[in-house]
Amino acid sequence: MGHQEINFQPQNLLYLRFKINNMSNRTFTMIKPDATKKGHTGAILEKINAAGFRIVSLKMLHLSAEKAGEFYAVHRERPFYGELVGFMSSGPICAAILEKNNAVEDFRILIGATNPSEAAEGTIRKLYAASIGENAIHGSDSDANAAIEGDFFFSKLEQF
Ligand code: RTP
Ligand code: MG
Repeated sequence: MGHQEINFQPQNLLYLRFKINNMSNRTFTMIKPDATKKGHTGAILEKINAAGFRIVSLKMLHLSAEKAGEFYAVHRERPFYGELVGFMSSGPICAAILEKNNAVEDFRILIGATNPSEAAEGTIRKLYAASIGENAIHGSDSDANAAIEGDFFFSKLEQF
């Protein structure tokens, strides 16, 4: 097998920049209804900023059960799906696209484990989540899902 040479043609460098800017540097989050209702939105956004994430897009909205079900469709067959949809449509959420190097992985570290009793000290779920069901915040689990989830809430004109 011969080695592959890196081709530094301008069009390839532009593609690389497009990929870096548009894929692995971004994640999607939602501050969940438990946290918005308790008034933690500002403190959580502050923590996200302090951890080095740039807020690309931001909005508050109240999901219908139908829209919440669509967002979490991957969990359709799980026993907690009904509860999850009910909870996510029980009050306003704050949706955001965030930018930082290694965004998806670093953001999952910042929010902590799904179950707040297992979340590390100082993580958002450790500080603000009450239970595995009502766990304060969502973070995308892959670059591909970050893009799908960001597009679910924000038009291209709203992604800066
Ligand atoms: P998220 O998608 O919200 O960021 O959470 P996650 O990746 O840490 O966890 P995931 O497995 O994707 O589960 C999605 C959400 O479903 C709720 N859940 N409830 N009652 C339960 O056993 C249970 N398990 C999961 C949580 O709200 C979880 O964040
Ligand atoms: Mg998940």
